[in-house]
Amino acid sequence: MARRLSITNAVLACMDGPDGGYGLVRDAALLIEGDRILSVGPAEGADEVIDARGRLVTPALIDCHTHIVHGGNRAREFEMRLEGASYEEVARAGGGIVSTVAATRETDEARLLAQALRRADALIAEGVGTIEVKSGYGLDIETELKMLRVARAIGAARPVNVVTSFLGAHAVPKGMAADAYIDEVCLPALEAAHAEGLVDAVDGFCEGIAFDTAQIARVFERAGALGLPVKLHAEQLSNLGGTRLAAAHRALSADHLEYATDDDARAMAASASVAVLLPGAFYTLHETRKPPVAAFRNHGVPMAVATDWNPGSSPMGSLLLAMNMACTLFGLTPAEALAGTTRNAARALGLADRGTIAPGQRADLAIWDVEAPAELSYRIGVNPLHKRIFGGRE
Ligand code: DI6
Ligand code: FE
Repeated sequence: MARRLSITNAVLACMDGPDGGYGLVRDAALLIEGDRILSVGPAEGADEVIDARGRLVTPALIDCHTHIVHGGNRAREFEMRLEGASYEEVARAGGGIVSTVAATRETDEARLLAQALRRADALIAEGVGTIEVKSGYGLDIETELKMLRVARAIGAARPVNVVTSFLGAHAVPKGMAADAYIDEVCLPALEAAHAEGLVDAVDGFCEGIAFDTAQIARVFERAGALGLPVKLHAEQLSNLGGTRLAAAHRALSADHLEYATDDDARAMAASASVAVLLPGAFYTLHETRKPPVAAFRNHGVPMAVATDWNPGSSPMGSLLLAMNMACTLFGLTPAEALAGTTRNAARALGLADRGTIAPGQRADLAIWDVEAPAELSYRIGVNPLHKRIFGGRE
């Protein structure tokens, strides 16, 4: 029989209530067998006991949108923007995503991994148990594959689950037309990455500075043919119709969404897609237009919250800070923010076995030195993690 661990004297935020609330259970115990939750309730017959001493226990957090594999940094671009240049101006001047592409191509796999592990460690230290990692800074077949191999290597090197997204349609490389890039590089890279087992989902950037809906549709069609789910960076800087395209392809999620409309929210509800809110990019870019949170609530679109950790628009290494910002900048309640980094983040990755505390779920848990779950969103730059359990192990 697999090893049994029990956690006693806990306040559980199960995140499984029908009302979208915390699903709080006080004076609770949990029994874990192997890497799964066996029962919520009396926990007899355990080989090992953790006395939580009244602490809050939540599902381990899930960062469902990151770009933590990348070379170099963009501190100079940060300075340029403070001197008055816009994000689009920086991109058109050869900065932006394309400069990270050059740095990522130049950095070898071992060094990319070492840099990515530091970022993963920062997230793990905040109770994160699952991290989504995108490619998209290669824009050539070899480097897109290199990024995805490094992403998989993070999951092998650390006690964390990594979910990959192929983001070949992230930017148009210098000297190439967008359509030719999609046909000659992006689609062959997707095929090659999929053949190596490196792709869990397919993403794209639908924006004036990147790809239009017709180009993204070609990528989504190939993803469908390969049996891969899709997601999309949509309506971040303008409304190009990416959200409706994503919904038509039954996307797991549409992400950013500052310029999404009520109709977009309705389309997402019909396709059961998750709205992934990325307040770090909103903050960094001094965006003033907010994602339509009221429309998401009205139409019943689940909302997730992620760091979007990337070297340009969101150099943010804290998911707890993203939760705080989702509340302060976008008006989410702390319960919505926590659902956004647990239950709904799991949905945004197509994972049904985590993000809640219930029998049969993965035993990925975070034990916090707080009295109430709202405290996780309330403080700025404070990490109250007491202990993380990953796959039933401390
Ligand atoms: N949207 C973003 O905010 C990031 N990528 C994307 O598609 C920005 C990536 C970068 O600036 O490096
Ligand atoms: Fe992103």
